[in-house]
Amino acid sequence: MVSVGVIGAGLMGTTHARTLATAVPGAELTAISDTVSEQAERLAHEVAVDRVYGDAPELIHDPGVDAVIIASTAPTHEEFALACLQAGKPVLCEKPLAATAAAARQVLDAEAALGRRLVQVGFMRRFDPGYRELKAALDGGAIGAPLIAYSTHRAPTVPDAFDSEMVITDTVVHDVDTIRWMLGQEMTGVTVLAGRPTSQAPAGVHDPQMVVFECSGGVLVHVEAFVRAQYGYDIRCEVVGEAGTLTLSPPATALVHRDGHATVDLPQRFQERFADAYIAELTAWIASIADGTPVGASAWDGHAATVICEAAVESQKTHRPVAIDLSDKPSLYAAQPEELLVAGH
Ligand code: ISE
Repeated sequence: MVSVGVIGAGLMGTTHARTLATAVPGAELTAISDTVSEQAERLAHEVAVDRVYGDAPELIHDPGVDAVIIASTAPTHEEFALACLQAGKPVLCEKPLAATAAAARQVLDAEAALGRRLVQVGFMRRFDPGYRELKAALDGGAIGAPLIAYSTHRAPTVPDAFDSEMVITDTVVHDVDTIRWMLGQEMTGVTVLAGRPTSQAPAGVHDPQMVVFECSGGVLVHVEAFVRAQYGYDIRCEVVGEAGTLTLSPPATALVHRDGHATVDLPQRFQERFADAYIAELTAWIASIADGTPVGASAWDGHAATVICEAAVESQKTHRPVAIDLSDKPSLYAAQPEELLVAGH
């Protein structure tokens, strides 16, 4: 049994704690921390955990905690991930790995200096059955060499505080990781375009945004991020190759024919759309701790996503294409399994 402590009792901490408590073999949820004590107590009560901390480092250093999930706010990730590395404990850190590229580099360098991988970053789409099938088909040569990819990321609503920068750092960051993983190519350049904003956006906020990435293998990637799309949580992906195209199928739902209409329910929240992915992510993470083989997005991937998003924010502000340099990869991350798989492209 791997005994897990969860830092942060907000939205993602609650999602992970519920999943761990009910759906992940080999895991035992033993501790929760949050700086807001009522929040920590509420979640601990719900999932029947009796070790509750106000201070995350205390949870990390609890000898009864084998592994840690960081689901607190982004600015805390660097400190807590470094503490987990210091304590030698495996850690699943929610995205982003850290709030800035410089902070993510600190975590990456600390893990590289340790010489073994303890960090997984919470990019759950890598565990979504649809994305996995799409990647397997691509890797199997189903459409030949990929040329262009489209990634659409729409959410119904966000709080007013969700600004233009967050559309990149909180939303597009997922598309960045998914595309790097799926194509096995690095991103080398980015251009962000913001056109007419929706009337739902606060004054001055760019929503939707169109982002174009160039990849090391020449693939062009078009990402649409629209976080006030109102009608539902709508995630799409298409890869165009030399010999065909691959399209992400949405999770199977029933089509209801009634009163002259054929309708299908759309998910309204990302927790619903990616529920299977979250279970698979935690299940694979726990299994990897038991057998010592890290899976999922690494600290390198987390760092890369942060660097890429910073370049995109620069492009958003300067209205110019921005080059991305990710040439300084520590040797610890030289042969990630995904890259070996797509070496043929
Ligand atoms: C949100 O910020 C997330 O992190 C979710 O995982 C993602 O699916 C959602 O679309 C984002 O806006």
